[in-house]
Amino acid sequence: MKWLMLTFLSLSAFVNAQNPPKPYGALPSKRQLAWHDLEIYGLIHFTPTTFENKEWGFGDADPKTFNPTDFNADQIIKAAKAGGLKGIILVAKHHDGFALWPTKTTEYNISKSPFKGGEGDLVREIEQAARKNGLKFGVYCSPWDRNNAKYGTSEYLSIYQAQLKELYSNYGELFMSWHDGANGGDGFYGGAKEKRSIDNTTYYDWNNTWAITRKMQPMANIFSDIGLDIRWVGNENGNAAETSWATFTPLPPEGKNVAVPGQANYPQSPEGIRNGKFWMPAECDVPLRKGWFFHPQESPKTPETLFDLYLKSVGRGADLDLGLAPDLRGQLREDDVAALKVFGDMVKHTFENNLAKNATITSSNMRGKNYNAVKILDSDKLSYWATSDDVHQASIEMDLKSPKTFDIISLQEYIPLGQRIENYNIEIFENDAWKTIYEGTSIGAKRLIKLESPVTTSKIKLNITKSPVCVTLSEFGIYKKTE
Ligand code: FUL
Repeated sequence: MKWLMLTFLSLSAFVNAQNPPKPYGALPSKRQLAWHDLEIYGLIHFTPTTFENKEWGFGDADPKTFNPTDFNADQIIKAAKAGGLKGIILVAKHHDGFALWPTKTTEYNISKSPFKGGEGDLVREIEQAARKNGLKFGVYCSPWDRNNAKYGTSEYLSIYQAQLKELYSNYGELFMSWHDGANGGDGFYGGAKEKRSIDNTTYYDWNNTWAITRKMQPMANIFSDIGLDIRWVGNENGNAAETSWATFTPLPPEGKNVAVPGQANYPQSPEGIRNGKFWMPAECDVPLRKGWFFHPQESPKTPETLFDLYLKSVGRGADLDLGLAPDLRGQLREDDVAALKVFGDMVKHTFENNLAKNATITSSNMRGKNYNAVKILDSDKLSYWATSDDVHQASIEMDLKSPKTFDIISLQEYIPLGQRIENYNIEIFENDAWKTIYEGTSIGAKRLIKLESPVTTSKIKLNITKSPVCVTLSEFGIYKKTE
């Protein structure tokens, strides 16, 4: 009997050790989790608009203007890779309507240009260079088409859907299908040169259009200003709000009963909505230079600025989408290449050495041995510390064994179980007393805290002060930014 009792007790301890917390709120899908892993990717704009030195082509440029003198997909992708970018989205068709692949859907495409004697396919070249260099690939196909004579009529939708189908069929698995919100207005429209307005709540029949994406590219994250998988952060400056929730509920505009892309003006976009209905993390899109297209007089942002944007996007649980603009040769200019490389090295070297990795760690609570706090230092974001169900506030103390100097703190929640933590603070041990150096709100996929100046300490404490449910934390790090 005694033996039986013991077996039961150790069995229940074992079960408890194995039993993960219940998920909380909206949860990320498999494709969204894969997207979170990327952190930074790029968005290439390169069409006849580049050769017109404009930002928005009217749709009337002669296809012959698309004539790069020395296009080199590998040069572009290698520069992106050196910048730490893990994926590339190509604008396969921008608002000017020029298709960079030999499509059957419109005459206004690359086969009518001098590029490779009319035999070229720029989507294929970028896709292959990306895959060869280990980057994921995605596409942006603008719904607004300022060239197409049919734009604004009921016949255009099937043309747009056919373009998506071509892109979804011929270029392998896509990580992203990017859908811009700019819709209707003036354009060439087959020579009509007029203004055409559409009702963006119905014109693109998004429900059925996105059903094509889901069916043909189940791993493609759908981006739009109102989300679906990924929401626009509400600005093109590259930063999310200080408090940043991955959850969101797109709201219909006044007088409508459905939320659709093209509305863009959600005051909640930068911050997200706590306890929103859907997991819809923000993408922070920002061009490397001033414009999305190449303009010779503009220069790239400095590596320091890029690093700051990284902290304010990836470091706030979002992803950073950096616009890359090939020049008239069809390559990234040397100053772009240099800025990307220095930025990439800065991120790599700053985060390669977690100064807390050998710390001894104690926690005020632990769910069971599988959820021991040591999991936050194992560089494996799939393992995590968790508290018991009824413990919503908890602390972790780390003894760094010797004084360490750092100015960045990194935290990651175990997001497959949802975004849980709402408030926390960090203390360091200084002059024989604990001193609070930071108080924060959201964490989510990643939180990077940049201290105003470096601190030195041999003990650090994280206090989770508010969470609606038990806590999870998968990673913790302290770093010294490299110059
Ligand atoms: C915007 C577009 O109108 C710009 O031209 C650019 O493509 C940017 C990424 O999205 O909304």
